[in-house]
Amino acid sequence: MSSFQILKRLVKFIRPYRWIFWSSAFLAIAMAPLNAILPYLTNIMVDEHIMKPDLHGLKVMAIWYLIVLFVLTAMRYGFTILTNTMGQQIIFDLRNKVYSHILSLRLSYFDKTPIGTNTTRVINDLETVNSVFSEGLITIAADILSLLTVLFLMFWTSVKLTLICLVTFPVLLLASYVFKEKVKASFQRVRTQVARMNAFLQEHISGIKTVQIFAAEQRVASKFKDINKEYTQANLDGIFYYAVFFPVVEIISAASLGFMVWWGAQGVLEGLVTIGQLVAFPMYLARLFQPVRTLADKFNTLQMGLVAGGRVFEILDNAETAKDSGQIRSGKLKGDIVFQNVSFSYNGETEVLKDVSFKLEEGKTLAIVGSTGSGKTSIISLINRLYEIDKGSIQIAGHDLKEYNIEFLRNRIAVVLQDVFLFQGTVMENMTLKNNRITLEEVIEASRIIGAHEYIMKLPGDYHYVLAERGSNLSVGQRQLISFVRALLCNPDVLILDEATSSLDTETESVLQHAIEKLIEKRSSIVIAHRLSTIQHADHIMALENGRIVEFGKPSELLAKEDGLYKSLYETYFQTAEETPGY
Ligand code: DCP
Ligand code: MG
Repeated sequence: MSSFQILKRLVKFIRPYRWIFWSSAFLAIAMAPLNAILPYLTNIMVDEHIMKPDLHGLKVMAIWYLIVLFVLTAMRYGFTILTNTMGQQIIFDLRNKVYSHILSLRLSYFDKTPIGTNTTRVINDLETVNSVFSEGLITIAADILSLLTVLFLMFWTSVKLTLICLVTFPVLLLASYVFKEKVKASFQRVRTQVARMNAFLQEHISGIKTVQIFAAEQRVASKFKDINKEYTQANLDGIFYYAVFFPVVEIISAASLGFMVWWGAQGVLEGLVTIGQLVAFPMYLARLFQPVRTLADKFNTLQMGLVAGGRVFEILDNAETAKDSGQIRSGKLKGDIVFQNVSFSYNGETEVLKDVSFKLEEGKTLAIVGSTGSGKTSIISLINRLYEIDKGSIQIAGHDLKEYNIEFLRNRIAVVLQDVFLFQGTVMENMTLKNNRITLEEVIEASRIIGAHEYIMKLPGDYHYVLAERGSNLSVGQRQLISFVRALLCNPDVLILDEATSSLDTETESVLQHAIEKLIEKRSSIVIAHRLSTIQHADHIMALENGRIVEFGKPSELLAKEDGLYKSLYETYFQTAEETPGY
């Protein structure tokens, strides 16, 4: 996308705030001549009312001067407020839009995009986009307009004086150009370093436990020190250019002023220049140099804003959303689940599921077993369309998955994931996921069924106990129980359960076992099973190896097989169970 295209797209977001835009544009146009007219008034005051003593006229002019000054100040205030309000409103809209879009993106997008990148887009980049509206566009136009009117009045007052003032102008333009390019480069470096620092901090604070367990603090800290050093250096370089540029502009404008006074004073003596002009010109000059000084910076800001805008649009243009054309959006999801020659890959290259076909009858339980990485979690991620299959078809109750509205589908299928994720908030909020239609009574009822009620009542504040981020103030078993209640509260037609492998004490184990039995009762269920008890009670067992089904059948059938995968699994289970005290 070119800068111009980005600008065009950004401008579209102005539409709801058109009146703000046009008001500030009007103010910009009105302020330019008012700003330029002040030196002109001074010029007249000196020549017409001081040199030819006219106290009354002087008073009138002074009052006019004050009025213009006052109006100008009020307008400047309004201009700043309006442009910034518009900027904030627009990025408010954009931020919501971007976040909603991120939420709708497929998991495959998140598999390849670091968390840091997404937060940077929603927070930092959008903040930069804001400057396009608050400091870019209209402000730059206002500055240029003001510059032109000042120049016009200068020429109108005295062509010669103006030309003399402008002798240094090419140097100024050159200096501005060099400054702009240098600052741009350092600004980009600062941004890259900020992004690096963000990503590093995020990752290592999230993984602080691992860092501390392996006593890697010093290594991590020294790595951070390096990143920090580069960031600081990038900032210092930027500051260097500012530190050089502004004094250079001072010198150039002082030189301009010097030339002007030198020639102007001669002109006065020769009667070519009036005293009033000589007094007014330094004022013009100040008004001429002031915008030039900031314009270079503003152009950069605009450019950076556009670059950030481009990145934001990249996210908005990402079409990796779940295509939802499903029409079925009511009723129950009762019926057989059928996989037909399903193949699937995460990256489009390596297939993690190959030609998978099976059928699970309504109300039955299927246990999936298989070694780590064999594709168990992948199979269940397909059923509620977290990922899209490459080949084959999946049907529930005689309809292809795509015929179901995604929200409906996901509401009717509850998934308990291998890694339970809890949010910051109360136990109750985590169970209902902020669905206000679920009452506390229902929550307690569900917790009783699962067997979580007792332990929750022991927490300080029971159902209102506030969980820390990721539920870190609970044990793994406790977190799992909460996620089971979560699933039961949905009252799903299909239940999918990714059993965690973490070893639990026998008591929790039996509570969880009980919870699982409650959950899979009377529903079609697919359970990735690690516990023998779950496997034994299943109606069917499916054994996976490298993404292929190697065995499928009733537990008793599979046990009868010689050298079967399930049989060997079953035997090892029993052996370890006998050897391990506590089982
Ligand atoms: N995979 C991937 N991208 C993901 C998730 C998994 O490329 N976002 C790969 C890693 C494995 C393969 O897919 O090689 C199968 O992964 P599964 O998560 O399906 O494996 P399991 O659930 O069977 O393993 P485990 O028992 O360890 O949970
Ligand atoms: Mg898994």
